[in-house]
Amino acid sequence: MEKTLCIIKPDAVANGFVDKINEKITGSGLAIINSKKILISKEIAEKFYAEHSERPFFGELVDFMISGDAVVQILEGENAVKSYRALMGATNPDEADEGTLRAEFAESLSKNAVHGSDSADSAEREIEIMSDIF
Ligand code: 3AN
Repeated sequence: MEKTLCIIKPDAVANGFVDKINEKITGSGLAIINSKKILISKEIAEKFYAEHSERPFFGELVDFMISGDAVVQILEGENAVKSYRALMGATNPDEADEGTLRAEFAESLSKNAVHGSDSADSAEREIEIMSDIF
């Protein structure tokens, strides 16, 4: 079974959407095998988003991810990476299909409710970065 890393971001945690998001995740057939609410450190956030370090929104992205509690989770299931990406919807909630997590729960492009690994390699790397917290 494939694994993927999910983060319910600080906007969705602050807005009280954790249970609703997790109902949709389990309803889609994915199992939540680890889940922890934490305040992510700056060091971990910068390492996690290293691929975006040259992008103009990097500072804003890191500051947002450490601005409040997030819920870090490992999901498992058939084609977990792809199926969870489909459930999340497009990065920009204005472009996310109806019924997706971002269409329903995201506030904006930067406060977009959820993160999900974009490939099996990213999933492995991201789960490794977060492995100490569980
Ligand atoms: P995704 O999360 O859909 O894989 P990425 O990897 O392109 O999207 O971007 C990572 C995160 O960076 C997004 N979830 C979003 O929070 C933020 N982000 C992406 N593009 C922008 C942008 N143009 N302005 C502000 N934040 C952005």
